[in-house]
Amino acid sequence: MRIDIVTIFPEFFDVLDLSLLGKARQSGLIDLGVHNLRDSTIDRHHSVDDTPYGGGAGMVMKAEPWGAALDAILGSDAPAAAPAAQAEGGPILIFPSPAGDQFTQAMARELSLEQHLVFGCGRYEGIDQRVVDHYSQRGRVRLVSLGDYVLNGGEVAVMAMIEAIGRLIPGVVGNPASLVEESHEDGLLEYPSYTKPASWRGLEVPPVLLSGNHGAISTWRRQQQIERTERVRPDLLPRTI
Ligand code: 6GU
Repeated sequence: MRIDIVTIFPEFFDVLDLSLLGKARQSGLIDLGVHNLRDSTIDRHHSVDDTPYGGGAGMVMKAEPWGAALDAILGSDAPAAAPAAQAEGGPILIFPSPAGDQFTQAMARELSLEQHLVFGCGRYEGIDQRVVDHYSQRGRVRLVSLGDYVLNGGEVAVMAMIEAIGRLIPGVVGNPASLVEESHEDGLLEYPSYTKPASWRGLEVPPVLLSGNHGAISTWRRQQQIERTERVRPDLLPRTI
């Protein structure tokens, strides 16, 4: 998968050298390009933001640098050139935004099947709306939110999305079985896990896990998943009425 990120803080993404995703990059499963938005400015001061039309607090990111940066990644075809060809199969342009669709495991799985993702990290009060409108005429664009809280910019959100998406790409996680029994994959939260020693600070590992009875262990784990989900995230359970 090819991933491009446009940001005014490229250093944020240095950590993608580490861990599983770092290995996935080394082995060529993920091909990452991080682009500094300021490199696409044309004025002397490399300004990326300006005051909002209509007034109000804060600054808005200017359309021109975004247009130049995204054209350099996506190509600068006129909107009419190939709209049908770009709608299916072309890159998906994702803008992290608290005003977007909620990012979920299902969305991560969907996006893990794509060949090319482009993330545009906004800062300040957001990006000039015409950037989203323009690229929506040329291809697939999504606004995606991590949850109902406000971050200072899209960088941390994009990091979370790339980690959630990247680990679902075949070959990135060494043992694919470990992806199966995770929270959210079957609609329930994960069961609790234990390792040695069997007794620690007066707390015992549930005896069933030491029993060697695989049927009983499966049943217990399923029960734990359901109890935990009822207690912590009842909104995830199917409605019974
Ligand atoms: Cl995706 N971006 C920003 N700036 N804030 C957020 C968010 C995204 N998701 C939740 N809060």
